[in-house]
Amino acid sequence: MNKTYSEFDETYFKKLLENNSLYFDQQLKKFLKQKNFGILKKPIEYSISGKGKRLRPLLCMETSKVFNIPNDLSIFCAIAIECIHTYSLVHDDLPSMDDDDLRRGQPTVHKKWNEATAILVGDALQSLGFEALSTHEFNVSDKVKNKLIWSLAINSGASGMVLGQALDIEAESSRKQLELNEISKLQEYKTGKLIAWSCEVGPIIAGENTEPFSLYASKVGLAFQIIDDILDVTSSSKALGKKVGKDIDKNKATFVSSLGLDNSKKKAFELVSEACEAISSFKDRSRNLCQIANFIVSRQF
Ligand code: GRG
Repeated sequence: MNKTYSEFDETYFKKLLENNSLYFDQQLKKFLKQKNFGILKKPIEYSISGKGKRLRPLLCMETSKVFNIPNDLSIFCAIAIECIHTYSLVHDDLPSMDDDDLRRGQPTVHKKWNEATAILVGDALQSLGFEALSTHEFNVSDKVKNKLIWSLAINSGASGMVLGQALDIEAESSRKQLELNEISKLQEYKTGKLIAWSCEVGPIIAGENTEPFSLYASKVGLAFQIIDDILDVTSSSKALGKKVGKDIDKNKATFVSSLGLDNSKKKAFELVSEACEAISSFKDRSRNLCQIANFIVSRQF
C-alpha cells in the first residue's frame, strides 16, 4: 500500500472530519425539523445535537464514497446510526446502567430532565434511527433498504450491542475478573457492532462484497475500545466531555488492566495497520478510511 496513505496526516483528517460533521449536522437538523416531537423535542435535540465526534456517520459516508455513492444517499444511514448510538449513550448514562452525570461535555439527559425523560428519549431515538432508513426519501432499492434495516436491527439488538451491554453489566457484578479474550468478545458486541454496521453501509448500498469492510471494522472497533480504555486512565474529563477514571473506580477488567498501558497502545497500533491492510486493494479509494483508523488511535478526545 502507498505509504503516504497509511500514515496519519492530522491536517488532512481534521479537514475531512470537520467538513463531514458540518454536512452531517446540517442534514440532521433538516431531518429533525420535519418531526412533531411535542414535549420531547428539546431533550431529543439536546442529546443528539451535543458535541459528538460523528465517527459512525463518517464511516457510513466514507465507505459509501469508496463505491461512488453520493452523500445525499448515505446520509440516511449516517443519521440512522447516530440516532441508535445516541440512544445507547443516553440509556448507558442512566443510574441503573453506568450512572453518569456528564456526556458530550454537558449534563446527561436524566440530570438535565429526569430518568423517565431519558428512557423515552432513548426509545424515541431508537425508532427514529429505523425511520431514517425506511423513509421514502432514502432512494435505494427495496432489497438494499431491507438489508440495511435488518442488519441494523441485528447489530444493535440482543444479538449485537444490547447483548454487549448485558455482558458488561453482568461482568461488573461478578467477582471473577474477565480474561482478555472475554473482554475482546464483550467489546466486539458493545462497541464493535455499531461500528461494523457503519462500515458495511457502502458495500451494501453498492451490492458489493462486505468482507474487506467487516474485517476493517473488526480491527477499528477493537482499536477504538482499547483507546477508550487508555483515555479513561490518561485523559481528563474536560478533554473527553465525560467522567474519567471510572474503570479503576469500578475495578473493571479492561485492555489496560489486562495488558498494561504500553502493550495496549502497541496492540491498538497493530490493529490500525491490519485495518488499513484489509482495504488496501481499494488503493487510493481506501485513503480516507485508513486516515480514520489512524485517527482512532491518535485521538485525544
Ligand atoms: C444502553 C443498550 C445500551 C448500550 C450501551 C455504547 C454503549 C452501549 C455504552 C457506552 C459506554 C462506553 C463508554 C462505551 C465505549 C465506547 C463508546 C461507545 C464510546 C462513545 O462513543 P464515541 O466516543 O462518542 O464515538 P461520541 O460522543 O463522540 O459520539
